[in-house]
Amino acid sequence: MIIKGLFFRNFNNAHNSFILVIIKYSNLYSYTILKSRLINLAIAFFWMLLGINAFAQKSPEGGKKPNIVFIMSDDHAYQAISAYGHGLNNTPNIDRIAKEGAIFMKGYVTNSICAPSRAVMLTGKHSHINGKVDNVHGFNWDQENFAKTLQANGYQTALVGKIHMDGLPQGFDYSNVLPGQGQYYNPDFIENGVTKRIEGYVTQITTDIALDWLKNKRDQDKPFVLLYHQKAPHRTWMPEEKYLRLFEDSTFSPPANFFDDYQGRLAAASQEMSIAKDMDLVYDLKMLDKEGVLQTNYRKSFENMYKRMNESQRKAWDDYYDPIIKEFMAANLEGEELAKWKFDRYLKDYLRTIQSVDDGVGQMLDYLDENGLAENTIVIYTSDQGFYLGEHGWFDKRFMYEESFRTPLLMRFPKEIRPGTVIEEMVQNLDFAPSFLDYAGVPISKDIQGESFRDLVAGKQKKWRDAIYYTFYEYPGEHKVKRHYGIRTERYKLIHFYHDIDSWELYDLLEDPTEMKNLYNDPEYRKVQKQMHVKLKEVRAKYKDSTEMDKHYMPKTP
Ligand code: SGN
Ligand code: CA
Repeated sequence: MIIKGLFFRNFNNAHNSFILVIIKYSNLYSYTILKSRLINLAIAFFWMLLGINAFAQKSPEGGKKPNIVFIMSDDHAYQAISAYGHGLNNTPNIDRIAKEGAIFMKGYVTNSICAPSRAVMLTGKHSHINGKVDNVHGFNWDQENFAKTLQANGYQTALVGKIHMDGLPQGFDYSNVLPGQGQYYNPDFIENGVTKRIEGYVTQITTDIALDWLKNKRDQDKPFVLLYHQKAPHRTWMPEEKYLRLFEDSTFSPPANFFDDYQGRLAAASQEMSIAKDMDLVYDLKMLDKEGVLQTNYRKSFENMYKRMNESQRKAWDDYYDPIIKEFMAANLEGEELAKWKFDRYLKDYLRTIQSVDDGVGQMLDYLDENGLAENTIVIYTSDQGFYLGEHGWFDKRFMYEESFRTPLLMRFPKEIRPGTVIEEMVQNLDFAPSFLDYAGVPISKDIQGESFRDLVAGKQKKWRDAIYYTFYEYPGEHKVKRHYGIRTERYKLIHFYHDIDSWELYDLLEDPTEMKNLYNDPEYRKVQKQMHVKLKEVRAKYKDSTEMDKHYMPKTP
């Protein structure tokens, strides 16, 4: 700001002197006056040169304001990023962000479902305030979002990939997005409002569009914000041809609580997101037998996806899946054996789609590094929520239990973040909007509910929030997860399931990190329970949420 102010003041002074000289000279002043004017002119010229120089210094990195590349994938579990140490897969490029910057060990969302999560990120406000409570109701694009604010403050803005909200995105100079959930193979994209079908695999296409905007479409003199948002690894986990055989030699074993009996947890017992019971053999696990023996509920939907493929894509697909289908049909698996087989197939495909996401991150980082943009560009990697990889026997998300409430969050900004930084504080997707505005030096409007994590990541802030708030509304709805809200502190979690249920849950995350034992009304935890209720009341008041939760949500049929 100071440098910019000085530059403009000097430039204005120089400019004024120059005009003065011209005017006075035309009035034929005496020689001495002329001489002094010429000296003035020389000084003015000197300042002008300095100004031009200052301007030139701004250009390679688009100005002093930092650029932002906000990478988000869809349904990416932190368990499936090697930097988090779960040992399932290898994501060298995403890991690089953490190695060269920071990894957040407690990154959370406020509402674990796609479009609401995106609305929270854009606005910095909880769902009941921004109005996007579920995937079904519309999003009001007329309200303020961080891209709009940055655009109004001199940024070039672009949105590429999945956004999952109807209407032309507002706040973007360029948008090229998938309609709704989008397709894995030969997807449609809506470029600035115009729909086109693009041949190829969605993850690679999204990366190509994002890089093309950076290289060829933006104004190189302005700072930029790029929202580069992948569809993968969203259901139905369709891998890119080149990764069809990745993990072929391994078998994934389910987590310890895969065969959970949901004792003491009523809402968990009534969901429909069980790998054993609800995962579709054809739609989710690709057992599209050509004889049509497996007539599952979603066979038709998968046939439509399969039909989208071109000949060579279909050939690669059949070459890989046909022998597996044959083997599966012959094996006649049942019970626990079948559940474990489903888990292994699910994980293989899910992780394969992530490999393509990781490749894209590598391409993006390389582009920034090779073009002198790395130093002044904030790179964030996150997901719209977490995901169950067999914990409690599930796929999908929605619950406030850790695996879907928590989400990956990694960030690189060499100018301010020391390589290898580990952040243990509880940060939420609510905090993105204010953080981006803070980095850009733009005032944060008072009605934004998140907090900037800029100082926290730079190691300058010692005090941070001690509780985070969560809401989930989409019920009745797919997967049948009941409406609920709750808080998480460093050690405990309190959840209230409501609507056609009235059930409280309390967890001690230190003693029971996988949330198997509901301690609500346990005499040993009476004091903790009381404290958590007080905290919940306090947090809900802070975020202006009411006690009548139902008023925020009227279900709507998709
Ligand atoms: C789709 C999926 C669901 C998923 C929702 C929400 N079904 O409806 O399994 O929970 O999206 O996901 S599918 O048959 O269409 O694949 S979200 O990430 O978009 O919120
Ligand atoms: Ca999602």
